[in-house]
Amino acid sequence: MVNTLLYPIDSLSRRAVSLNGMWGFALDPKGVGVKENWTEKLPCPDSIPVPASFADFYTDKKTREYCGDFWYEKDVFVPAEWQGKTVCVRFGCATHVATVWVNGVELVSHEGGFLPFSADITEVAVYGGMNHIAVKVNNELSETRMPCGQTKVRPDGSKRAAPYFDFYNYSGLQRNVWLVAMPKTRIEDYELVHSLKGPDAEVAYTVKTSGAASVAVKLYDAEGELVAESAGAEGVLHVKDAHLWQVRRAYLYTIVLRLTDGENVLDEYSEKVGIRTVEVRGREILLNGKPVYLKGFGKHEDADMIGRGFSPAVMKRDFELMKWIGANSFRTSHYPYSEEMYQMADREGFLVIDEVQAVGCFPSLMNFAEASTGKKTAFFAKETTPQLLEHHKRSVEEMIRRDKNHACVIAWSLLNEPETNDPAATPYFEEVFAWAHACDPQKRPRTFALIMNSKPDTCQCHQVADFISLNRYYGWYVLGGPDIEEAEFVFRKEMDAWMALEPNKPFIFTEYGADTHAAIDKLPSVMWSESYQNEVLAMCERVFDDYDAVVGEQVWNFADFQTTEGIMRVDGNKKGIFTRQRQPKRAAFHLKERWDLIPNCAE
Ligand code: BDP
Repeated sequence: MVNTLLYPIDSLSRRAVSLNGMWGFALDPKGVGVKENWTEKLPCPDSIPVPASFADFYTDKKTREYCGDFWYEKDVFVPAEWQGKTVCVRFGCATHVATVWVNGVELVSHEGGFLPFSADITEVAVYGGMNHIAVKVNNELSETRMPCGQTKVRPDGSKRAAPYFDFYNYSGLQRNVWLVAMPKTRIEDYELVHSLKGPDAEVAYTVKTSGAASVAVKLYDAEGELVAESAGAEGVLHVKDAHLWQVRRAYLYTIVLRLTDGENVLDEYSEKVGIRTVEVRGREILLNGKPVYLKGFGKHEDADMIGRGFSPAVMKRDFELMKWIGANSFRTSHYPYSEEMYQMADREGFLVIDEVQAVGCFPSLMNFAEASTGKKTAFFAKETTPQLLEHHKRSVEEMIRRDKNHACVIAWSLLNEPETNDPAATPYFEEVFAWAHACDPQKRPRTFALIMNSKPDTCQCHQVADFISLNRYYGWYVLGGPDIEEAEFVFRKEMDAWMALEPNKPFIFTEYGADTHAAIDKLPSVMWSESYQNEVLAMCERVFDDYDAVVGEQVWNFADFQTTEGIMRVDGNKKGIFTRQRQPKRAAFHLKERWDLIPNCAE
């Protein structure tokens, strides 16, 4: 299996051909596909776009809500001149589990619906001819894989996804698919660790190769001037008067890695990289040694029609809105996002808290509502916990391997709203947090988002986090509407307890907010109205501003998004500052006014 998670590029030695477009598609409710040779040809395939979630294209409920196996297929031409190279089909993701066959041969399976993997077709490809790709995907939920949930079977045998999380279980080939050719002796991976020496920077690098060859590394500035170079698989690039990657003032160099054998260039890989350091010190998060204040959002990959499918257009609009509103950061709630999002964040100077898909670690179909009830389920003390832990660690490793060189990634979020009030959670957390540290060459800060009932007197896991991330819904799930004053009082009490319990760590709010139906308003306000959303934000901001340890606010959510149906959700979660169509609610103007005045970084 090809292990490289490097983003596909064209270079002297590499080719990347997009396989996006229309693919054959078929549901397989009885799970007969493999037995009936769908690997060779799908019976009566529909035609569907990739990348996209399949759900929202269809007009019938059965297809939209489909849970089980489903298949994609495509015929692709592999050029004759690629003979002798390693040739792969590279999937940006397949949600949640997939197996790939090419020309009828089973090549690879992958679990975890938000990270890339490749099928190595070198040995089975027809060079100078057409090749048949078949992918079986499965979108069932369980407690041994993340995100967690259940799969319910109805009396008629059909299945239904029952997520323990508050977003629609969109699935399919939701990201870019590439046909990739690489040399057999190649660059498999590389990693960078930055340090600042006065005005200069040192970039320590390690290059992993698949065969023996000489390694040369060059660093070019934004004008294309060579500024540093080194040779060998490990070394240091000395950058004089380095242009640092700063919040919302990004500077990107280009790193060029070359493998040579005497005069011959065997492989070349290049990428844009930013030079910056990040660390937690006392109550501060420091970027390049200076304290930063995070302003921004918990987001989702979610839009009309395409569901969780990657769209460069939606991405562009989202970044323009985030720039307009004065944001400087986001969390990839609740799964690693498309690679292109991190490339854009690198370019635009946004700080990213990169979250793995460890969500739903609290068996509840409405955890957002039950979180304040004190419910206990001992989620990490189940017979299946070892399996879940293994999957969790594998996903953390893949996420870090994929994203480690992005300047924008300043922290890892290793779980969202897990149950933390049972003693069995502690060793589980310790293992995941230690694992993330071991995987990350830059040893970035690690955190997890604490659910409402992970309180100073109940949470058994906060000590593992390098900074504390709180999801708090005072004024919404707790003491909403006419009780908002009391909400503020209780909120402050909780904060006082945290300050005493964790006197030496920064705090960030990774969620706060209120469901708001765009264009509903009332004087005086009521819950769900645009005025009330502003009142909740203002109340929370008063609290944030009174605690120096609070170094960030990421409101929930950037935009309204789709969820499972139910009595708690009006066609989705409406806590967006923007509508799902990316137009502002009144709260957007409120936040812009506030955030424009908060500096991104201490001078
Ligand atoms: C938290 C979750 C998030 C939900 C949000 C909410 O982390 O996924 O969408 O609250 O209830 O429970 O709106």
